[in-house]
Amino acid sequence: MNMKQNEKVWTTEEIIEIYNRPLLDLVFEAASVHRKYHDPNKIQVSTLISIKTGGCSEDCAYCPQAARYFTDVETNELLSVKQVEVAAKRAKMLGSSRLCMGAAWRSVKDNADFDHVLDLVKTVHDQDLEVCCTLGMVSEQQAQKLADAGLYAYNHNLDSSEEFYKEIISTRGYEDRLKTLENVRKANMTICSGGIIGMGESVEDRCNMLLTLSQLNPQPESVPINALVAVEGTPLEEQETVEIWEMIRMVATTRIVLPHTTVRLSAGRTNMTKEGQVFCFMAGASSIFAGDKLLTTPNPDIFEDLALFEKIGMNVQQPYEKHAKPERVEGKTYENEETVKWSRPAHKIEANEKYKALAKEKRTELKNQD
Ligand code: SAM
Ligand code: DTB
Ligand code: SF4
Repeated sequence: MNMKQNEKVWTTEEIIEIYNRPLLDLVFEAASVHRKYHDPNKIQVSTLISIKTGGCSEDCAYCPQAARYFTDVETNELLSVKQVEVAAKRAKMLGSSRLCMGAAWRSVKDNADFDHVLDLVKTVHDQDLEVCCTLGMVSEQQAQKLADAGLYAYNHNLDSSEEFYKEIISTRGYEDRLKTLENVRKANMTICSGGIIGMGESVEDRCNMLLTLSQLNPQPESVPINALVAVEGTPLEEQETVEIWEMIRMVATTRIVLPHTTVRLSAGRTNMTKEGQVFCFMAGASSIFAGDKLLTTPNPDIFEDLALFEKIGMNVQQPYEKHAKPERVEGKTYENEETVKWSRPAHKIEANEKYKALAKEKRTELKNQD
């Protein structure tokens, strides 16, 4: 792992001060930091695919894949090896250095589905692409198995500050997220961890999330910054679209606080103009999620993304430019691991309960119509 040890110990106050600077001062500083540690004309592209969609047991207030809300997401079974191989080949041909596979799971279970995911990881690894997974919480041994299959990165977002987390999710605690990141690190994989803005959190919450990320040692190799995609039927459906200025501030502040990390401009790009996105690149974002869809919501067309990069003279990053290709470990035997008990916090979130009840009503209505 080449990531530098943390160089500066930040405080929330310092991060808030940075976030609130006059915008052009903030962007100038962020761009200067970016140029010191990164090639400003290079962009990393991760193609995102949903390998298991919908039907999730969690109550994340932002998520259309939570089974308890009434959204128009259809629940699908795991994608096959062939489907993923085709997706990987296409992604590579279209300039992606990484394929990120997402599953709507609370946590990984030691079952046939997990064995299948390990095969998917091997398949993508064989295509010489960086492989990333986001599968929910993982134990130390599960992380090791993923690493042995050739996984390059694990995406597991903190989403917001510890304080605000309790207002959006009641089915797991912040400490579970941190524990998973620790397990991933122990298995020597790179970490992709960031969050969402626009859920009703304060600037202090955003900055506290960055503080926590900056305190991970080593810091995450990539930090996705998502703008909430407010999906009908979720408790956050009424949230207003994040203004581009807020996105630029969040990207720039992330750039300054985590100077070595790759900042990924993630969900919400369909609500941004091209100029807005380029402003984010100027402020230190140097990566995007590509794909016809994110997991379930729309994303800009890949050919439009590529045309934009060409127009502004940005080149795509090749796989393994930043870290070596992980070696696959074959034929290893693993000891029986005790089942990990992830937390089940006792608190309830009024809005989430209300939307769960609304979904029940809608389902009953539909059943009665049949
Ligand atoms: N189930 C796994 C988990 O929660 O870790 C992996 C998939 S989950 C959909 C991955 C991330 O997508 C979440 O942590 C969240 O940051 C982001 N996300 C989900 N729904 C979103 C939305 N509506 N808008 C923006 N980001 C979203
Ligand atoms: C991340 O931070 N953003 C991506 C990826 N990691 C897995 C997911 C965004 C999901 C947006 C909502 C959806 O499409 O369902
Ligand atoms: Fe499930 Fe992940 Fe969506 Fe939460 S964010 S409901 S854990 S898929």
